[in-house]
This record gives sequence, C-alpha cells and structure tokens, in this order.
Amino acid sequence: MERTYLMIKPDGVQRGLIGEIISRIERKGLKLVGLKMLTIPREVAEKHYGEHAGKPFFQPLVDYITSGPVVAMVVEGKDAVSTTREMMGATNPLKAAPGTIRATYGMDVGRNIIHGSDSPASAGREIDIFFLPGELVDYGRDFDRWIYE
Ligand code: D4T
Repeated sequence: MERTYLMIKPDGVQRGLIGEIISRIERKGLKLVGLKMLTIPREVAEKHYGEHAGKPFFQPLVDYITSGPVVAMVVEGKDAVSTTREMMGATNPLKAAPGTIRATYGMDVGRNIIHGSDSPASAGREIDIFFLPGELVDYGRDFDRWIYE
C-alpha cells in the first residue's frame, strides 16, 4: 500500500469543507493514517513549495497557504498518490474534470482547496515535513476485505 500527503488548504477550512473532503476520502476506501490541524509557519511553506521559488505566484502562494489553519493528512491505499490526484482534479479548478474536488468546490488556481503530493517521492518528502514518525498510526480495518479483493 502507498501513502500520500494531502492537505485541506486555508480556503477549504474557512469554507467549512473539511467534512466533505474527508468524507470523500473515506467513502473511496482510502485509509487515514495521519491527521492534524495547524497553521503553517512561513519557513515551512517556503520549503514545501521550494520548487516554485522565484516564480511570480510564489509569494502570493506562500501568503495564502500560511493565512489560516490547514488540515494535514496522510492517506494510505492502493496507488494512493495517483488516486488522490484524480480525486482532486487539475490545479486550475476551472480546468478540473467534473466531479473532482477542485471542480466541485473551486473557481481559482490561487484558491484550489486541496493539495496532494504529485509523486511517491514528493509524498515521502512532504510527509516528513508535516509529520513526526510517531504521529502516523498503523491499524487494520475489518471492512478492508470488502474494499480490496
Ligand atoms: P498543489 O501543489 O497546491 O497541490 O498544486 P498542484 O500540485 O496541483 O500544482 P502545482 O504544484 O503546479 O502548483 C502549486 C500551487 O501553486 C498555485 N499556482 C500554480 C498558482 O497560484 N498559479 C499558477 O500559475 C500555478 C501553476 C496553485 C497550486
């Protein structure tokens, strides 16, 4: 099973979408193995979005992601990285496939509600930024046999 890092961004929290988004993750069959709320310190945000340093949207992006609390999650499941990216939809909510989280709830690339790691390597890096090893839990679910054959 693969793990990925997901994060409900400050706009998702402010708009009361935490429950909606976590519901979609649970109903899909993915398993939450890490969950917490925090306001991201500026230097952590700059590290997280390091690949975009120097781009015109970098400062607004860091301002936005540090502007209020986020919900940080580690989610486990079959092909968790690509599965959750599909569920989120394209970065620009107006270009995201119908039914995806960003298409359903968003309008603007700078207010796109949710983040998800884009590769297993990014997932490992991002999980390490936001969670200590002891904050992730290993547990089984009785209904997993009804989710995976
Ligand atoms: P994140 O990383 O937030 O899940 O988004 P994506 O993985 O889907 O997209 P990304 O890394 O290319 O962009 C990171 C972040 O920057 C914002 N952004 C991006 C923006 O404000 N303007 C832009 O032109 C781009 C490309 C949105 C997401």
